[in-house]
Amino acid sequence: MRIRWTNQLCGLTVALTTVAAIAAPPEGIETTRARYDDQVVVRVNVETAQDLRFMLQVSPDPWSHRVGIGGPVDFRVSSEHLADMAAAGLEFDVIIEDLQGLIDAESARLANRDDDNVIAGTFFDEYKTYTEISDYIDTLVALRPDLAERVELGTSLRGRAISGIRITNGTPGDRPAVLIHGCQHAREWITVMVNTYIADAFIRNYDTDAEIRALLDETEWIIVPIVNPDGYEYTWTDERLWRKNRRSWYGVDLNRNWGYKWGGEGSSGFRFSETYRGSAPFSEPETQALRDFFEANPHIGGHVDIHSYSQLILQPWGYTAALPPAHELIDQIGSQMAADIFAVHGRVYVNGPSYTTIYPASGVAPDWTYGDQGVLAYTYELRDTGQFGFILPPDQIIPNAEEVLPAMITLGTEVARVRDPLTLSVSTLTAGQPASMTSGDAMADARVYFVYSVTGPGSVYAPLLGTDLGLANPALAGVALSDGSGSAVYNFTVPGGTSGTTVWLQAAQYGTTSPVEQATIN
Ligand code: 0X9
Ligand code: ZN
Repeated sequence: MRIRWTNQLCGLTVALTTVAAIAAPPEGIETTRARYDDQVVVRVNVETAQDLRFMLQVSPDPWSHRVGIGGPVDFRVSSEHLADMAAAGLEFDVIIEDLQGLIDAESARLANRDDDNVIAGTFFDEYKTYTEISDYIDTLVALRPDLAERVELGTSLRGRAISGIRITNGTPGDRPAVLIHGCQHAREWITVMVNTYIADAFIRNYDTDAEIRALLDETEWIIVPIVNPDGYEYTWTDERLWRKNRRSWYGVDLNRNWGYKWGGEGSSGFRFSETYRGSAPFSEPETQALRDFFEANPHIGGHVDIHSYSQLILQPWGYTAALPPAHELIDQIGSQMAADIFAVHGRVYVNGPSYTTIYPASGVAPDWTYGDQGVLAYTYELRDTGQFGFILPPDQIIPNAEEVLPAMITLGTEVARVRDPLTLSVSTLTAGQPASMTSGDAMADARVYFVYSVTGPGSVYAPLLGTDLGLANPALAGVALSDGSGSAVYNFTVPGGTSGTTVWLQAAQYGTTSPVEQATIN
């Protein structure tokens, strides 16, 4: 058995005494709010199914990081269970020893905000309420009405608007679009600020930043900082660690309520569970609003569902360990985004498929947008890796947003490229002789598929590529890797004895194809 304590505490007795000592609510803090006095956050090395079962019994609330067997998992637990956990042979660290202390410090800070500070600082020096975010959307639109407009996606269960901002240098609907949103989970405050910051950066820097200008000339963005307004408000007024929406007394985990493989592994049918999936797929007005928006805007080709915490870039699928058809491309863009993030402040974000990188979860947003809508979809888990968890200090808002911004630009650029048709040129085809097919405008350093048909043009859906090929009875000629500028060359030898045969040829990459070329073999 191994027990390690953070904060220089060296034994169980010391830790329990310290936790008990902070039990009385400090002066000036409203006592009607939910309190977590006897609770700590532990990172447990879950080695067996039995370990996991034990922890799920003693913890009302697994936090982020990783849930599963064979890795560290964070749980919020009452400190009275620490001794039992140690007795059960679990290895763990207490990563947040004074949870209520963190929350108290945050509430005191927010209660003392004065307008001078808000005006002197920037909007992103402190967390903002639902109303402040909503007003800020109007501020941004007013700055650049030529680039931005307010969008209303729908109304929450308790009647609050689910609002966003659409930003593009063009007519909405004309260009490939990326939709990003935060706060499906109410307590993940950093996601609200990072989404809003991205909108702010796009609008304020359009004139001066060549990269942002090129991006907004080429793509459209829909940014929805708060998908779960009722839950978000509730975390400000009543229960800081509330996660779900505000259906009745229990709430539904919106990120288990989406209609792709709804009800599967990693979701719960019990109302009291933090991962309660709701009574049916899309039973909640918040997920319905987003579903309807995606369906009404088929030009959306990219999606990021932003959460916290753990510093991860998660790819489909969440419901199964199997890899999706476009895994290679999704993984490649994911590592590029992780590299972009690392380059800003040196923070490591791990990129990988959701199921194996964090934990199985069914009915999650990107599974539906990718699986049902063919959109390149990711989940981000923002800062940190557990030091503060959901109670992230506000001085991390700007650095967190700064590091995410270039990753978003990468995603937008790749979505635009994936949606652009490839080019294809074919060399002279002579039976028994070497020949080549060259494609341009492909995604950089990625596989390009060269397909042919001897039957003629047609239309066949290729699931691997997430798109329709323009060929009847297509066959794969071969695969070539594109270079850094997106050009791929496939060299081959034309089979002997084929003189006089007519073939139809096409290049394809995930989500896009070239025009069909016709050639007759000499
Ligand atoms: O559980 C979630 O919904 C997300 N983590 S969080 O701690 N923010 O709640 C992760 C969802 C990622 N997708 C899958 N694991 N399938
Ligand atoms: Zn979340």
